[in-house]
Amino acid sequence: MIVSLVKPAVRIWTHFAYNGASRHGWAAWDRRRNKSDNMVDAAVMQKLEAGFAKLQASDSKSLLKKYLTKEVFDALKNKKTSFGSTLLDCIQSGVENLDSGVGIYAPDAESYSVFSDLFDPIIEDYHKGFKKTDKHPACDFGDVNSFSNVDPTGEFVVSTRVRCGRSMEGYPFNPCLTEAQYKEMEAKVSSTLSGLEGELKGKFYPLTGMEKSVQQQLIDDHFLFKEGDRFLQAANACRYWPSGRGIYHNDNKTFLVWCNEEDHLRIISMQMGGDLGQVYRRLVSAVNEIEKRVPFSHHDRLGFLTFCPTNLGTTIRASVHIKVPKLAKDYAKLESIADKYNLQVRGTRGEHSEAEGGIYDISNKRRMGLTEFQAVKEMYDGISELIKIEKSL
Ligand code: ADP
Ligand code: CIR
Repeated sequence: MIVSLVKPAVRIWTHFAYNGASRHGWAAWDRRRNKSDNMVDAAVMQKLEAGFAKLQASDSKSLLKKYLTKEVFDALKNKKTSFGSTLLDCIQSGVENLDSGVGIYAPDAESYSVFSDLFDPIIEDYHKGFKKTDKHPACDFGDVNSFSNVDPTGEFVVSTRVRCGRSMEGYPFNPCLTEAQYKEMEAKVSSTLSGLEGELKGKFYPLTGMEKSVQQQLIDDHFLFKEGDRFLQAANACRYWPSGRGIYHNDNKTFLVWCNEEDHLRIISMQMGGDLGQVYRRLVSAVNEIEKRVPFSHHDRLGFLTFCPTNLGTTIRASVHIKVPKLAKDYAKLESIADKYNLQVRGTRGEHSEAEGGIYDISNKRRMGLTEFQAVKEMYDGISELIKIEKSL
């Protein structure tokens, strides 16, 4: 009772005196109050120690296992961000899912600095050499007319997609968001996007109330994020689902925006065939339009901020759905050739899925330490080489 009487008074005060609290709501208020505790509490410490022991005893191939040494663990296990996030919040997905490739998420932006002893080497490894002393270059989409069709004869590429992620300034990442914030963000995204015109004109479809069959069809057609991702769930990123989650798209579904799945926003341009030029021009014009209307979180050294360290920097994932049957006969060889060109191979339904009908999702792997243009070019050049190799077999 005392608490409920005290909170409104504090709320009024914080609203005027501390705009951070008014933006982040009650859960954040509680977390901030805990900031004064220097140590993580006993229950969290117990879970941390158990999680670390589990990871050590496992044969997990994750970057988390590789870089969470005893020394790093001991240096970070008592730290907290001003949202109250601990090392446990960062690593729990990788501890629960030992088959993670990476295994770590940042519960809030500050985690990238508070837990930098762990994030930095993981970032350097994933983004192929982005060192802790490096600074991500300024946003540069380059000449949007440079890319042509990556597969002019249409023999190999089924479809092309370029996406980027954005976090809305003033809001933390999934694990720290309140339900009220999810709803507020959804309303902002939906009303902002309703101002888009021309090819970008479309409609926002909230997940709340969406028919299951409609949702499944959107997933099957590769337009919508899947539900129940165990990596995100273990990271505490699916609370209050489906509140605040939704998708915006134009009529022919070539321009789409995901709201509050892994990131606050995922901005997507896609279409059948290999015309990367058209896909990229559409993405860049959409991002420019949205950026005029919504302020996004950007970090001087890390570029655009995202929940997963694999998406920092440009946040660009340019991909093709491609059939390369001869190369795919030897999957290990396909992966090693892809790796040579800094490409990542995924299954047909994206991350952690299998290839269906011989269709692979192949994209640029690194997103940091290069410009948006260079990230897309990395995919274009690599796919051109893969097609050459497939033709030669
Ligand atoms: P993200 O791309 O945002 O990292 P996922 O890997 O989960 O997320 O992929 C999301 C969806 O996008 C999946 O259904 C995946 O098949 C689809 N997708 C990715 N690349 C393409 C592409 N080039 N053409 C069609 N669908 C694609
Ligand atoms: C994993 O570690 O496997 C998941 N948390 C997903 C990581 C993101 N994957 C990627 O390569 N971009």
